[in-house]
Amino acid sequence: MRIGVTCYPVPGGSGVVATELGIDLAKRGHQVHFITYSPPFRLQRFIENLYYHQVEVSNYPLFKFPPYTLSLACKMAEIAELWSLDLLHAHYAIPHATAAFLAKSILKEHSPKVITTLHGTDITLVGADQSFRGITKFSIEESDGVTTVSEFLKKRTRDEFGLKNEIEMIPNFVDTERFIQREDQARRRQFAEDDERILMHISNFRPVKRVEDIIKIFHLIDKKLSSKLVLIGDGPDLSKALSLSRDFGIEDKVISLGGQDYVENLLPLADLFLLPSDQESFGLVALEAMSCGVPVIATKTGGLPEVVIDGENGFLGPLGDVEFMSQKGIELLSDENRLNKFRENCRKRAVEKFDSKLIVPKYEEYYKKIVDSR
Ligand code: GMT
Repeated sequence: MRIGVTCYPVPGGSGVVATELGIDLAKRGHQVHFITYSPPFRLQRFIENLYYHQVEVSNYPLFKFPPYTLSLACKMAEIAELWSLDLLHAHYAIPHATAAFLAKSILKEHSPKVITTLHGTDITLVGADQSFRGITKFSIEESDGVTTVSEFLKKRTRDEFGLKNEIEMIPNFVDTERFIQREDQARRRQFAEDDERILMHISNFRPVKRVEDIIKIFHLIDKKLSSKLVLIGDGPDLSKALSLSRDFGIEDKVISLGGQDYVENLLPLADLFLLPSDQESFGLVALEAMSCGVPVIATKTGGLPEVVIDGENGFLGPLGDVEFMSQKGIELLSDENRLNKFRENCRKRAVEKFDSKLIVPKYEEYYKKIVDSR
């Protein structure tokens, strides 16, 4: 198939899923065209069958706000026509599904099919915002196919918009050959003493991640079991987290690495992964941690219970209950046998349920179904 892919190219779960899916599909022989304003951040290698087309936005002086969506729609239409694309896959509803609808309307009878994958905040935050509600619902309804990354998000989308479309749930996935358990004592020593534990968090540090809870949970665990906290990523609330660690006098225990390209080299160093988010439609990064054999302590929210099995490969706590989550962390880190069992369970669940080898063919099948539909 010839597939156009549009996503946010900056660090974030939806961009990761779109990019990893595109790479896998290209490796499986499909022709994949990324149409974005900059190269997706995990797309750094030359891969056969994979193309990148940059969206240029005109900055005509009359425009107070350059109309990115319109430039994107024109680029999608241009690439679809030039390469005879079978379908456009829009990751994240706004504005990608809207631009895909416009591209399709421009091309009329020669248009490709449009599939929209909903990732989470496009429904729970952006789509729920009154100013975007109408266009979100419209763009989803106009898509030929709609997928969500969890059962939670499927239900939430239906409840929020009362949609008539059929929605296919295709869970997020991980390359379990790249995200693997690895002992790397030398690298571990760059972050922690031999008798210290390493806790980790990776995100875009937006308010939804509750970064202050991460510091509070870490502080409580560190009081009992000397540890280091490795923070990876950057975003609006990172400074809040670092400032709270200074208030607690633990700034030398919190290591902020900023954005990192190859998190698969860092995740296996962790003993525990923290994700106490306010909401999470899936929690892709939790899955990546699990694939590396790292148990997750997270909130019982959104789609996280579909990924982390409470008491088996991690713990799910009530939103904001830092005491509970730190207590579970201490219990697990203090019991080597149980920790090892959890590590095994993490890896097993990632391999058996969410391996890219199992999930990418589901997208392929769905593509075929939509492309063949009249
Ligand atoms: O978590 C973020 O803030 C990024 C966001 C995105 O759109 O890039 O992530 C969403 O999509 C991911 C991939 O499907 C999911 O794993 C995340 O759970 C979801 N985030 C939220 O629902 C808050």
